Amino acid sequence: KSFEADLKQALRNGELEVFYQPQVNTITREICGYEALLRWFHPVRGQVPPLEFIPVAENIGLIHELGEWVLRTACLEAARWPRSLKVAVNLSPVQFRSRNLIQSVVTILTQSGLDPNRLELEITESVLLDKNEQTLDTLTQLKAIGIQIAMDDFGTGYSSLGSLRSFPFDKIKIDRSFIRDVTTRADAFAIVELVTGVGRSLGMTTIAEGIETEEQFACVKQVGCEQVQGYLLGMPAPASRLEHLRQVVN
Ligand code: G
Ligand code: G
Ligand code: MN
Ligand code: NA
Repeated sequence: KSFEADLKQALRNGELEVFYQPQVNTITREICGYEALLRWFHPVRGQVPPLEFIPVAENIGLIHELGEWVLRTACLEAARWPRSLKVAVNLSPVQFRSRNLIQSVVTILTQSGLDPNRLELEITESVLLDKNEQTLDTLTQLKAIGIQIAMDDFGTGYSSLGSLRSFPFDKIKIDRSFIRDVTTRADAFAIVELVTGVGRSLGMTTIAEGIETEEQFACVKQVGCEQVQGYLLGMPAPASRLEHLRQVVN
């Protein structure tokens, strides 16, 4: 069977799962929330990376169904977590542009009972390339519901620093390509330091992605980055296996 045909069956075959990776306060090392990450375990293909199947899902229009399922699952699971913990969900640009986005988000929030201010939606810089008025309108509507907005993979796309003041972001996620080099390259360090400073000045939370070593952790902490995410702090795992929540969830 073709890749597309398998992907179309994945949801109803129970092959999809939502994993969660902790986001940690740099100073206290306490967990602030989790990013939801979609996983596909195919019986023959094995684990298929999102980077391989998300673009296909976008091309064949399946991303709406998958994205709604991830959002619903994440909201339902997070509703059982301790109050203050947030859940961050990635939104494909295709989902972001959908006419039904707002209605679908509102419905899922209502059905799950999750407090909207515990939900964070991650969008990538590519959505900012579209017609700005519509983008701003969608972001404004999401903000009005009480949802937080994070700019994912910041620094890798085409958006300028100016986009940070044109759009109502609550959080900047500094791309892991900068973190990879932050301890060894002055240019990467300078960018992390700059983005952290701009974020602070604009009242946005900054989070460094892809933290794998204590040295990287110390480096981003030193420049004042508020949160960290990466293998050092925790691997993505199913909700049932999240250390911090074990007593609460089970
Ligand atoms: O989990 P992993 O590092 O393999 O994810 C690779 C990419 O897939 C990341 O860019 C991540 O944002 C994206 N991704 C993971 N889960 C989802 C999801 O539920 N929806 C969308 N649109 N992208 C996702
Ligand atoms: O683009 P986005 O930030 O949504 O993607 C998150 C992706 O990064 C996930 O696929 C996750 O598995 C991956 N990831 C999370 N922590 C680390 C890390 O410490 N190192 C690397 N290389 N990847 C990570
Ligand atoms: Mn993300
Ligand atoms: Na990212």
